[in-house]
Amino acid sequence: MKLGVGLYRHMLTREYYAFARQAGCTHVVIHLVDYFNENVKTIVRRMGEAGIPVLGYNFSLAGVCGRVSGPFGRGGALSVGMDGPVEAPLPNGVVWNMIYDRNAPPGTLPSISREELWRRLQRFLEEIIPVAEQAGVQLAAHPDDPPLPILRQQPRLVYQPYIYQRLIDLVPSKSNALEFCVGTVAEMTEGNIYEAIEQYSRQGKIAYIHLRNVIGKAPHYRETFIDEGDVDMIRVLSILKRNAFKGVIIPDHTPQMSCAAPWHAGMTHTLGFVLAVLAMLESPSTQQDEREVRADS
Ligand SMILES: [Mn+2]
Repeated sequence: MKLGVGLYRHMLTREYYAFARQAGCTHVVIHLVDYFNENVKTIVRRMGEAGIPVLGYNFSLAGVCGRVSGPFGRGGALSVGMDGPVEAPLPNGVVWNMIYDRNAPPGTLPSISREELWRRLQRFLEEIIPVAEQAGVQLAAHPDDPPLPILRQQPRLVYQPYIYQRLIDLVPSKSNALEFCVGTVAEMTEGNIYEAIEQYSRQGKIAYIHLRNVIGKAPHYRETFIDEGDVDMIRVLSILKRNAFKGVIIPDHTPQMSCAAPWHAGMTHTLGFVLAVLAMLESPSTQQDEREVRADS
């Protein structure tokens, strides 16, 4: 397992790289948006040439929406959550909260069927996966955040843990992989976060991990600090280690800590927690303790 941090375009500076190294990261996940004039196949080919191994993506019309923010973290730390579904339809020319067509006619996007959404994903994967295979790049699908079957009157793709399997099986390939978001999967109303991590890491299908904790289930949940939510992170990381997960783990969002650098403090808190758990799992004394427990039982 490798530890990383997610950086947006404006964070691609020496200062942020130094911060990442100092916090224990060996990798970064770069979050680039607003690239509608580029071509996905070209991006994938260029990534292969540059030695960038994974392209994360969301296949979603409504994208992230309906979040509320408030003092939901321990000690009143500012965090986000959700309080019920969002019905407002998408305006024409907008997808994933981004305007892709400034000249779109007034009005709203008509709803499509769930099967139409899957047909579109299949067409996308059948076009892109062969290019990704040739470039040595993995595509990694993020589940729908928040995970609801319908949002803004449009169907959503992966809103229960078992549906990830349909996505993998749609176009079988090493390049068809998952960006496993622990917080989002934990918010899903069916299944179990630990079984889901077991199922997909055992298949070697997790390209990288978003790690965050949460209290509650969609559409009523709150994001929390890494060590205070519903998810037992030590159990999560133990399953990944047992299944020889080789990819990168990054903190997803964290609550903002009350200080001059709320993002940095939140990130270092989560990264420090993960470093400690990974050190514990690697420690010869932990492994010796486990052997002794097994021998006793
Ligand atoms: Mn995520």
